[in-house]
Amino acid sequence: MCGIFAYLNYNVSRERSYILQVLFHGLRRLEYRGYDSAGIAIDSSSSSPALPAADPEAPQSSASAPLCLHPQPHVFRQEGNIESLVKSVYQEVAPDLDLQESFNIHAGIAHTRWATHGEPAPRNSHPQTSGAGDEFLVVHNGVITNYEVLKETLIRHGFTFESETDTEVIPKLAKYVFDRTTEGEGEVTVTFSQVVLEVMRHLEGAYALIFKSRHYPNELVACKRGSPLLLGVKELTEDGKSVSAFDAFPSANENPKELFLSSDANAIVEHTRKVLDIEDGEIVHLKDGGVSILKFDKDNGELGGVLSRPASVQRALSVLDMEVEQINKGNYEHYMQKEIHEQPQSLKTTMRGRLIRGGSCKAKTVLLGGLKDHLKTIRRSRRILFIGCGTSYNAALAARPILEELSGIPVTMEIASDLLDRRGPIYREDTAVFVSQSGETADTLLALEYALENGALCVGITNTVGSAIARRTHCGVHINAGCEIGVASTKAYTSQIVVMAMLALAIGSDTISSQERREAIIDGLIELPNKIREVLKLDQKMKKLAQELMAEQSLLVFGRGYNYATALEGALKVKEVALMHSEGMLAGEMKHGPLALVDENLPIVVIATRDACFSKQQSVIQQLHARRGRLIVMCSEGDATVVCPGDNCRAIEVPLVEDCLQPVVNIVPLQLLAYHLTVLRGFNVDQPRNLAKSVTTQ
Ligand code: UD2
Ligand code: GLU
Ligand code: MG
Repeated sequence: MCGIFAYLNYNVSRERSYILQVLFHGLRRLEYRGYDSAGIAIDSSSSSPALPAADPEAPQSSASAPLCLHPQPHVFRQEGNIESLVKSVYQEVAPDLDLQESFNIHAGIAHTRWATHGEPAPRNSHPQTSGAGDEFLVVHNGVITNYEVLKETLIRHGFTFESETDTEVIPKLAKYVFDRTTEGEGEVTVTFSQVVLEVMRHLEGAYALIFKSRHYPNELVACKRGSPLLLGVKELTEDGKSVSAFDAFPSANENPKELFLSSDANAIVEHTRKVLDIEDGEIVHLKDGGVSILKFDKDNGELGGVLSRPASVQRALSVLDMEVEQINKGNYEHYMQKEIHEQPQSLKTTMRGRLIRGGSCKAKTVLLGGLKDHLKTIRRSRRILFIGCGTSYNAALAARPILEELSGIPVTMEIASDLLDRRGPIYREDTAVFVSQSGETADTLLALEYALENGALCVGITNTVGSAIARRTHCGVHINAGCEIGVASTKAYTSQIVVMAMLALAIGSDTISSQERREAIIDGLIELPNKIREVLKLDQKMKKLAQELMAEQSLLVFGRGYNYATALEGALKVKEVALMHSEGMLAGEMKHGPLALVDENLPIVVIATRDACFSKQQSVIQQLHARRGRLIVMCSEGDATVVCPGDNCRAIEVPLVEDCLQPVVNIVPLQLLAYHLTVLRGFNVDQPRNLAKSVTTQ
């Protein structure tokens, strides 16, 4: 995954420095999506003379007609994060760039990369180019799966490749298509969107693309299949102020406006709330102040033939439901820290409108709007499968016991990639629940396609409205946790558990015998945000613990029952952000191997809050203590002296909640521990090494 961004100002004068700022800032907003290299393309001086297209290095076999070209744009590409790109542009290049030069119309594109093909290096960074002269430039999010054949073909036509990316075939293909259609014409007879349409016809895989070309100055074309992309529209008055009341889709007129393209609403919301979610197969053409959309239908298109005339599509803009504050760090140092502390609020939002307290004689119930018409089918299923990866898998694991209890249906757990590797059996009588924060996770998405083929009822649990999983599932629940920017998921995890607990309540709601239990859980849910507020007060205590542990090599976390998931997720947090080896283990397995690791040095967290497994966990603590284990015990308030057997033990007391909701409380101190460990060890909290926010490639 990566971030792509574009900014087009139309009939409003913008200095080059302003344009650069908007592009860089857009990239900063998208940096969480990938951050190993970055690049931008902007126009060079508008007074530079127009040059003939023919350049000595251009492939001879596709020789261009001597068309007049807009001056060659400036392309900056840099390895490292956005700031290293910004620095290099301002320090090395800016002296030769007139930053005050104004453009009444200008189209700039930008990219922050998360490499899939080719190491992070300037030559592999985007924008990728059609070759010397930069006739076509492309920024790409995703993977082109058939790039090797395309590359071979293009090489046969005289193109030479400079990068190891899959992306490079795209601008070269665009040039090839353009040259072929304009050959001998002496003028441009094909529109920019037609060129892109023809390119799209040959691409396989997942992508969101933005094209910029010297042949089509001040125009941009974007298209997508599988990866997210939005258009933002800001209409301006003559004096450059923003017009708030407009609903119409921008048509080609002289009204001043600014147009944005972005992988995420994040980078758009500070400019405008009027957006269009670009759909798979759509080609969006920004030209002359207007936006036109073509629909590409691969099945109906003729391969390699004449450029077809696809249907143009009419779409309405929608209004972004996102606050600018959501994407700022506020008083916090890091997004992860902010998101941990936001959990009382995010859980409230997740539950909003979904817990029905009932009148004096009416029972308390749960209402999940997206599932109410499917509950009967789910109740009739022979098995419920939870399918996810990483943190989302852990969240499902935390909810599994309560779902089994309240539904009476066997619940099995599947890691998406493993299900696919095994081609494990899935039947029509199954309900398959797909859990993913982004709704884009590649493995989970493939497992979803597999379950759909096998006829299972497919339910989604995601944080992203309009995401691939939300769209492809038969029904589902949005967790409404708000946008999460820290790569290590925190607030989405707790919201996922709460949604799956509500799912269990909804499925079990026709069983009279469990009504009391369900009402107790609903009461527990209502109280949960306050309990999280309390547990967050452990912040300084966890910082102290982090100071003690920061130089350790390894950390074990033992849990069982409801909190087996807490052990896995706590260890995952420490591993992924603090870059410290950490393992979550099922306490019941301790004697079957892990006990051999125990000595007086290795720190071990044992989760022993009050529930049906409490006495078993007490016995685990005794056995670890007998081997002089260095213990950190998480226990319920007031239990410190009960659980700690002696000196080499420290207790973390947390508020007691309904047993099945305890994992939501218990993960918080471990999130704080991972956060502080990371800061103390000097690593980047929000952008851990080698990881990106959502894993959209296998
Ligand atoms: C919906 C509205 C919410 C508010 C509320 C009022 C949306 C996105 N939500 O929330 O804004 O108006 O009604 O009652 O408009 N879905 C899937 N797969 C998934 C997730 C969701 O198919 O992975 C479907 C789900 O079955 C439903 C729709 O998407 O048809 C919206 O789901 P939701 O959880 O946002 O629904 P709800 O009723 O809480
Ligand atoms: N596959 C492309 C590359 O490796 C794009 C990766 C991305 O989405 O950042 O350059
Ligand atoms: Mg994740």
